Amino acid sequence: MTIQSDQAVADRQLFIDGKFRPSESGASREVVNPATEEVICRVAWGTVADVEQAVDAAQRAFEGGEWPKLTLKQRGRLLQRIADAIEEHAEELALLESLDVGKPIAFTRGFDVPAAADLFRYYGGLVEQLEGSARPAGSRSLAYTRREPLGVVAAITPFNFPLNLLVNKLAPALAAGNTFVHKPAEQTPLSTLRLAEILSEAGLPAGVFNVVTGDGATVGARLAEHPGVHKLAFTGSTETGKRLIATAAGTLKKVTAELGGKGANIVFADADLDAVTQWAFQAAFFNTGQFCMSGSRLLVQRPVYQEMVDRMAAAAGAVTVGDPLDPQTVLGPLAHRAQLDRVVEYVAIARAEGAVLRAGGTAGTTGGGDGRGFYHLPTVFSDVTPQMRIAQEEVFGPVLTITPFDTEDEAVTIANGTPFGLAAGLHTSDVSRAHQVAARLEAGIVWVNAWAMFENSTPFGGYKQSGYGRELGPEGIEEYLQLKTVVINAE
Ligand code: TXE
Repeated sequence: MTIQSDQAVADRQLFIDGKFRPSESGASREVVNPATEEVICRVAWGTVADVEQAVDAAQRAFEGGEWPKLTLKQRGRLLQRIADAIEEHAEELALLESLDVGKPIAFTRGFDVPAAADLFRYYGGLVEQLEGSARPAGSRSLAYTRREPLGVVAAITPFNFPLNLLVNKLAPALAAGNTFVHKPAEQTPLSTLRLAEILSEAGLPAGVFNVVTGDGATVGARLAEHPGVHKLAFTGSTETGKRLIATAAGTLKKVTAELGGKGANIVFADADLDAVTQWAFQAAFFNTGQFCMSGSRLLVQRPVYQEMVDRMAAAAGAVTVGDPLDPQTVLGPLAHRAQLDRVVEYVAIARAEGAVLRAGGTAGTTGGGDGRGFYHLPTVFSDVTPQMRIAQEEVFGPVLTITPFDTEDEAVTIANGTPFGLAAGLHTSDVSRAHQVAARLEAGIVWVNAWAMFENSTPFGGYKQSGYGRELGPEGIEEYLQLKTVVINAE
């Protein structure tokens, strides 16, 4: 049954110090539904003055009031309550995320929202383990370590997973005892602003979580340079990441940066091709390819190359893009118009470079049933050589390239032959080869006979120009802590 989205979404304001309020300039912007191109609502558009107020509120909440007085046990319980509250509002959050981003409702219900709740539960459980340790010291003295929060954390996130890419930062940051200011992507602020209310109702004290919606170049850049912000957690493009890291260096704030990717998915001739076809489809087209860890390059050993080209073309050709609110839909539109324009441009580049179009392509593919919406067919190119732009640059859309290889060495060289290093995969029935190739791939996460399998406990992050720092797992919370050593002279 298709869900009707006829309930109006209220206009939204900034969330600062526990309250919604307009921006200092009074400005607001439209939020557009990418499936229909209709305006969902308007959202207040923040300024540098709003950033100052949000950072002040976060600083006050860090230094005084209720938040720093919570014991580890109380903080852990609060995170568990937040997980419960997200689950109680799961359907509403899933619908908002689908409306705003164009994600299929089956996925926002089945993945985005449950994963967000689950991560609060995971880090809520880790809070009580934030212990320091005693260290050997002189015979009459005592030394021990304390793991302390950093202070005010700022997060800047992109449009593809608004809820999850926020929660991957927020849950460990709160678990560690920090306070937080968030700037969501311009195009997709709705789940963040609803989450602010949910956190507040669950008992998070005022000022601990603040949201300033607005432009990257003003609101985002001010957060990166602000001396009152002690840590910047960024997910986005490599280009913007480099700029932000340079800005953040002015105050030596800590930075984690999860940037672009161009994941290689290697298929050896001894792999189970039925399973590979399913994983490779997910790897390339999950979230309409707007996934930093997508497997957008399929590298196939020559004996099974033609068969995999045929299989991937058939799999892509069999999928219909459709209304994100229809529970049967697996492929929705791109999240906004510029993203669709980018995909169309890369498809033209690939054709001009001599790649062979096997499925999809741009002609007649944009627009939903009534010609509206930022849709693009899942697209497969074969005969792609490693140096083509389509094999080197991140498209961030439903475009898969297929490249043949002969030897294991050649596969590893091609896989490692881009500036990125976020995710990689390999498919084989040879266990020794699986371990050996996994060790040689330059990527922060490698899947064997799978793609995009995540647990709360499995950290991910970049090698090379895909950034640094890790999200998820116990490593994820370390990014929001600093270590103090206390030495007591008992002479
Ligand atoms: O990214 P940006 P955009 C890639 C993907 C996509 C392209 C452009 O290929 O097509 O980048 O996307 C904020 N100071 N990825 O423009 O610019 C911005 O407001 C401070 C891959 O959306 O990186 C938003 O909140 N902040 C990537 C966030 O940065 C600034 C995910 C991301 O925007 C800023 C996203 C500035 N000067 C895009 N400029 C992945 N691999 O996950 C922008 N921002």
